[in-house]
Amino acid sequence: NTKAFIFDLDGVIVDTAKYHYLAWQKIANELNIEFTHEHNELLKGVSRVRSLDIILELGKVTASQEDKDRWLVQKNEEYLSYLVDMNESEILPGVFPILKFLKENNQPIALGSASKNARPILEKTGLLPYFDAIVDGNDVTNAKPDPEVFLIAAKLLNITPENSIVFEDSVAGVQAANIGNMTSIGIGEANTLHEAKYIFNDFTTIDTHFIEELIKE
Ligand code: B16
Ligand code: MG
Repeated sequence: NTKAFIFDLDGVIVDTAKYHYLAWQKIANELNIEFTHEHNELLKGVSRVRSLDIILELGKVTASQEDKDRWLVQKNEEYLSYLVDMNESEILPGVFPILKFLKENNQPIALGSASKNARPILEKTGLLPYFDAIVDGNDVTNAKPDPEVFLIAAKLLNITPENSIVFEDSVAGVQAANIGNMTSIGIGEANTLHEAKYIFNDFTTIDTHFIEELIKE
């Protein structure tokens, strides 16, 4: 049997949320907007453009398109500066053994991320060869919970949505998988991700028997 295994990037494969946070914080500081860790949660899985709008709304700041474009560039340059030294040590615990197991069992693997920086991150962490398809923020027009990113990924792998399994850490991502008729696996807090079909704290608690059962289903 063959299933499509589709992975979100930030919060599933690597913890880039901390770098997004630092980069946004710099912009928020300059604008005198209070931007806390709790606020940062609102930005998970959300596009760069929408993230800026959320921060400006938090500070009740209105800005011209010109200013916004400048801040978006500034934020990404700051964010990229944190990725320069990224290596395989930043792969979240338990992820690599699962990717390896899927490869050994000839299961197709895709990335389904909102990030426009997904490719360099996979390269730097050495994971690029594990992915048969990469769908990221450069390929989609509709943000999660729209299932577009995952539907394109399944299509590229030549697998139906019903035979696709999505690993996600964000609520919107879990919803996107569900709306797309895929099997959703939430990675994180059960309280937050209760809409997912299965929920795990992290990949270290997913064993290969569970994956074998998914493949057989
Ligand atoms: P970029 P994911 C998302 O990645 C992040 O969760 C979100 O916080 C970020 O704003 C978005 O990517 C866009 O990232 O600025 O690199 O294009 O969780 O969908 O893998
Ligand atoms: Mg995510």
